[in-house]
Amino acid sequence: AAEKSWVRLVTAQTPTNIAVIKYWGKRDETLILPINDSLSVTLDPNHLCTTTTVAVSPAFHQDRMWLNGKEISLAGDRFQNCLREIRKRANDVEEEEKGIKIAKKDWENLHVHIASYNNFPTAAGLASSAAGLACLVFSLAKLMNLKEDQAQLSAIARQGSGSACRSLHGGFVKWIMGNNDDGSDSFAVQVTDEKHWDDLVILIAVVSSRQKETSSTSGMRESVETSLLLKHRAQEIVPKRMIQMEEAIKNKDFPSFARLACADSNQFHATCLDTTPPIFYMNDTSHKIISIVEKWNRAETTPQVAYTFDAGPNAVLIARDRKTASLLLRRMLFHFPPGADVDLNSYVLGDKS
Ligand code: 2P0
Repeated sequence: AAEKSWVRLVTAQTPTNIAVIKYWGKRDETLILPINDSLSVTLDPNHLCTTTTVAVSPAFHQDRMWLNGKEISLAGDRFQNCLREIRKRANDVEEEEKGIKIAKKDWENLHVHIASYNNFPTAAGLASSAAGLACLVFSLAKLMNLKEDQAQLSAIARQGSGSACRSLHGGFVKWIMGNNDDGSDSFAVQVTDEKHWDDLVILIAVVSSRQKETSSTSGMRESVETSLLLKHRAQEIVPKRMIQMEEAIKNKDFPSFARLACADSNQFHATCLDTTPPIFYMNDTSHKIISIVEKWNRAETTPQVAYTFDAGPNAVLIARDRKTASLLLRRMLFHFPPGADVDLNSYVLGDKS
């Protein structure tokens, strides 16, 4: 029938984010509520990003999703929670030129098709769920004409993957853990925008593209259950560090930023070691990179480069400016010449060129 012939499409692009104060540990596994605040930097949208197109049509008979061209299941609770939360908030949509008219109440009977692409290898061990879930929520919110602001959308993305809530904003972003049991006050807000500190250059050294052995979700569950160090970190260390880190970012104080970021990465990996059984995310190459940066920073009057490692061996190196970044790249190539199994990629924050 003629009224079945339309398709409404929305496409969105979302970059990934790298935490400099780490999220590790949940107090609620279903709502994805963390045990501490975290703070990240969202990468330039030209790099490490997910592009998602969502479509709705009366001709669709079920919700379906494709990731990098391959159909994946939407049956998981996390997808379903996000879809339900977005549908609940859907509004009237009218596209006159296409003859599309969707009333608020129609959304519960309409199905969506979702096609998502990562512009980086999903298997590269780099955070893909953050960009992916953030993009999914953002594009569906546009499709269904949600009126919620970015912070409210971030609370929905959070239920898809914790770190995803921080990718709804650019620049430096903090995820406020919140106190409520229903998650209503656990969302992400921008600390400074993408132009604020655009001297910084991020270099990612892909040490291994192997899939990690312990997923973040199960790793952090085991840490919450067994690590006393994690408890101490969440209650005593991170609250103070968050204040200092925000200060450092607002003042573009690179020495403090670097000191805090490196210490937080090392403490996160220490809590992994303190977990029973212990979790090893870094390897010998990761440790070698830390030594190189530490030695360099100590040889200068002030730190030049910060490092941070997530739930894998890959290094994220943050140089204070472009000149330092090219020196860093040269040093990295000296220690890890081409063919040495370390893949170097640089990403510029808020690049205007
Ligand atoms: C972070 N990571 O703050 C930390 C640092 C890894 C190390 O967020 O279970 O994929 O989906 O909420 O967000 C990775 O954990 O875990 C992560 P779920 P997620 O970026």
